[in-house]
Amino acid sequence: MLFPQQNKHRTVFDLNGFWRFLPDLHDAGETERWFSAPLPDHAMLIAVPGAWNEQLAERGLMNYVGKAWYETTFSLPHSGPLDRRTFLRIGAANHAARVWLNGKCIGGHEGGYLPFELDMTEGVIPGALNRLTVSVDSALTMDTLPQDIDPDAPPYNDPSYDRRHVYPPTRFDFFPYGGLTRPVQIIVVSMTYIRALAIHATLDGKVEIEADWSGDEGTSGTAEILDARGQSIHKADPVQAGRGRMTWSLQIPSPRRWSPADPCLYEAVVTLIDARGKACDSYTEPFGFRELRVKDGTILLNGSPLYLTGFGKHEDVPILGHGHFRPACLRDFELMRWVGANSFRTSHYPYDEEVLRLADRMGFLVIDESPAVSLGFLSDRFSDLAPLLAAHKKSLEELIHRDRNHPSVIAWSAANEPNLWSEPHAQSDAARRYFREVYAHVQSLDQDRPVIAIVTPTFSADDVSLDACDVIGINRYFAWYTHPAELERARRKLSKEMDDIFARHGKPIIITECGVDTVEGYHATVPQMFTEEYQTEFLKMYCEVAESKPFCAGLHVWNFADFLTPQNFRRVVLNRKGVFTRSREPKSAAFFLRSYWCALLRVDKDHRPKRFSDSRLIPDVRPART
Ligand code: BDP
Repeated sequence: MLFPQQNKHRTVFDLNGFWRFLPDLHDAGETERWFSAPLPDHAMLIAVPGAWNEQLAERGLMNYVGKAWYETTFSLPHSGPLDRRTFLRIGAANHAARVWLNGKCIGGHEGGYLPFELDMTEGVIPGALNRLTVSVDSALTMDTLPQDIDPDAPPYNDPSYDRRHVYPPTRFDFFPYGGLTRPVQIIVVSMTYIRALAIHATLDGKVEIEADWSGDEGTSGTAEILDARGQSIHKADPVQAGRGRMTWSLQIPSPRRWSPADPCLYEAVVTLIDARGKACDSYTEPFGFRELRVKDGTILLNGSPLYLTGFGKHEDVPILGHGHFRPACLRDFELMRWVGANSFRTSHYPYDEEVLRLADRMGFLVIDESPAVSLGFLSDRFSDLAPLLAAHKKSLEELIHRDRNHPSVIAWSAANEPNLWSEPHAQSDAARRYFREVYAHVQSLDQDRPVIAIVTPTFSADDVSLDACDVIGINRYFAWYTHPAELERARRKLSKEMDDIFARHGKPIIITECGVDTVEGYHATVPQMFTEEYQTEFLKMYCEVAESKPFCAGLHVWNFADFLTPQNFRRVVLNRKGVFTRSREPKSAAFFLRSYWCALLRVDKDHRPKRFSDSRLIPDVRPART
């Protein structure tokens, strides 16, 4: 799906702002046809984009999981019949939505965190006020991503451990925000238009462009490449459009490579020409020349071994919830640069598209994750897993189609910690087959990036989800959830486990999570959990083990910043494993990581890419080691 773009042929109208809003506590809205007339006077106001929970906490919606209705009005600057295609584009509705235009249903979407477009050309009234009504449902089921908990299913590994042990009940450790969390826009294009673009660029300068289009017969198209300064460096001859698709194969002499040290972006401009020879649509897509390969236990970026420094993150900002807020997004990138991170993971769901666009431009490497967090299988019959598998494949397809052209995206994470709750069927043949199918699906959609499997220590090297992946991510909390405060014991355990996993699978390993809850302002001279010193010592130990393993391709600290979770006895309001607080103040560990990572990435002793080729970007960093 294309990111909204305004140009000579395309217009984007922003529908963000204050909408009218009504929670549907008894799920009566559809039967009572709330879409057929304006919402009643007692409807509240809500900011879009933004989750409803924190915005409307005092109205009783902090912990609300269920349906709610949104309404706004708009008019388009057209009169007379529309000769343009008009789409409504919703950046994300968590987790399902149905949409009515002037009282008529125009479609919907299942699954949060990913954008969808609905054609509203027929229903929009030109020159008049149009009423848009959206019902959003934040409830999940066992067949959605993420999954819900099933209160009737057998209990977790400990029979006394109620499945509803957190509030609101979730299977995952982040707050279940609901609502229209990303921008809502109207996109107007010509009747013949570009629907999607796939760009495949290799280090030898080859660029394959594939455009999906829709519209009149007799359409042709051109493709042009612009360099980083916007200069045209190659123009392809027009091609006659095949049915719904046209392709170009271009050659650029000695292209500049995209890398964290030099995030150099080129642009592909595709233009459609109608049967009368007039340009009717065009779209400009940034891309980069870079190559990823996995070989002999190493991930290679442009031929050099890659070592990741950075974080698992969350889209979690006070008041906004998962909502997208540009200044907060940029601030996170600035802090990541300051601390010496070269990468992050979009744990545990796809992030706003602008996050990836920023990563492309600022040179961050991204592990792009599907919303399959803490998957659980309640049957060992493969056929029973079919609805979940279908939702998983669809979500991966939407994710890959959305993000495939970003040079910053270096791997697809198909799931985080499946089998977290050690449900009885976690290690069945059906589960093994499930993951094989998921990875094969990703590999069929994108041959250029590795698939990473991210796992807990429960089944360690035996985990069925490790069979068919390309890279292994391990989330480890030795010296926290197990062996509390025993850092040396944890060091031995981590080291041995990594060796065992590598010996069995021979695939590169990334420590994708490690971290401890830390209350800013708590201090101690001896290892004391929850203090700032303990977080530093813990991370130092994990960093040392990671760096000592030649097959380890990096470490991501859990988490970049403290984040809101459902209520439970393990969390004091927030998950406090952040290296920054929720409002982004550094804890002591941030200063340790800054000197450690900056030194590591500058040293370049193993031909690892230098993240900061220009040391002026990080003033006054004193390397920990020389
Ligand atoms: C890991 C999960 C992550 C949690 C983290 C924790 O992947 O979502 O927030 O543990 O417990 O298992 O802090």
